[in-house]
Amino acid sequence: MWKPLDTRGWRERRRGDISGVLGSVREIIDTVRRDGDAGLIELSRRFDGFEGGSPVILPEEIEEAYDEVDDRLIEALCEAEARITHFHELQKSRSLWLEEIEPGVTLGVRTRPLDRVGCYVPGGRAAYPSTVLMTAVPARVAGVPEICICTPPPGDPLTLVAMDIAGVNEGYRVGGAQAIAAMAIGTETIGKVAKIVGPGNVYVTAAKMLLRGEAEIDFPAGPSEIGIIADMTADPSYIAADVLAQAEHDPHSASVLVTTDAGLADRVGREIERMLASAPRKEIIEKALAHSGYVIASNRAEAIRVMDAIAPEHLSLQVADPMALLQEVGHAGSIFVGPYTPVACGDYASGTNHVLPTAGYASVYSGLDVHHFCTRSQVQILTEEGLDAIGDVVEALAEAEGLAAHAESVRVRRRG
Ligand code: HSO
Ligand code: ZN
Repeated sequence: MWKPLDTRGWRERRRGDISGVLGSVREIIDTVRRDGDAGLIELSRRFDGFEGGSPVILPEEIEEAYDEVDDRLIEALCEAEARITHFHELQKSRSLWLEEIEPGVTLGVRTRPLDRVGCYVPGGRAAYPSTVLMTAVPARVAGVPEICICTPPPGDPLTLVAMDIAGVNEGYRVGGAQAIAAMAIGTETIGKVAKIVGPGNVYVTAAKMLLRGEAEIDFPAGPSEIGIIADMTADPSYIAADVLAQAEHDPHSASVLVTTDAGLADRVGREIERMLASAPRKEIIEKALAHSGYVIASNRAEAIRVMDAIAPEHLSLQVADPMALLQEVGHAGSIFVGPYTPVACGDYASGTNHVLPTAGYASVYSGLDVHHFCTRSQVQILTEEGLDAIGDVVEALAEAEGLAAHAESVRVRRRG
């Protein structure tokens, strides 16, 4: 079951599923565009068997949800929320910075939160209250005044409690491509958002891609992945546990070990067999393991190259000198350094974000953070002296491009 893996064409394989669903996702989008709420209600009935009508989650339902949830879980959510808030606060930049670069030339950046964002929180095979925190908290920290959350019906109580803890009071029971369409286009009850964030299945991801332009999106975040670089010093049971943890998410999840030590790969295989025997989500894990496996690299440089071509969502470094490797490795959504840093801690509570680009998109996108919820405007302030310092260059280049009016807009001021 645990076997050598050919990683050639990895990214293409990971992205392959989307094209197969584009047709049906287009139909869903058209329905929401044409029929608004009525379309949403019908789609929720068809795809989720939801007969509850309006998708709006009412405040009293959130109160009831608190009664259904164990106090220990509420505390755990609160502690996770505090850690996530703390780390995301550290990312905030000043709302305005200005610096006089040379006499009379002051440049800077003004940062503003987006006006309204939509967070997609998956349900279905697994309910993810943690994803409420991971999407809504950075938006709140950025200062976004309107945050709404869509999650598939029926919506589990812990997800509703997490909404409240994250400080979001606008939630809708609607999932899949129809939820993305509703947020991107707007319906009678769900106001159009400027940007949609959050992970999802292929339908959700396809809808995000198709609706880009009507609403901005974060990045494609599909089935989970872990890449592990390990050497002979690594503990095979830690690696096996991390492999299984990622694989249990979804049959399409994937775990890849890249190592210079063939013996380690075998030991990990034996640990996986042992742990799998008692794994509650054995069936999902087995399906995910079918496209997972290991690569034996002939040296460290090759290991780094192989992993960079994968650009995994999560990258775990379990080697003798992980800090050195941290400097050398290529693109990855989030990096977990050393033996005591399981990915699960970043999934829930270390404070880092678990909404990360998958399928090799880590090579071009960064994991969700405060910056995704802001625009940055560059600012310039010139005095007469500053205009004089820059003017000749501008006039020369403007003339060269045949843009006389550009040159004149400088000249007219310099003439005084
Ligand atoms: N590993 C998932 C996030 C998650 N794990 C949610 C547990 N709950 C994708 O980064
Ligand atoms: Zn996870």
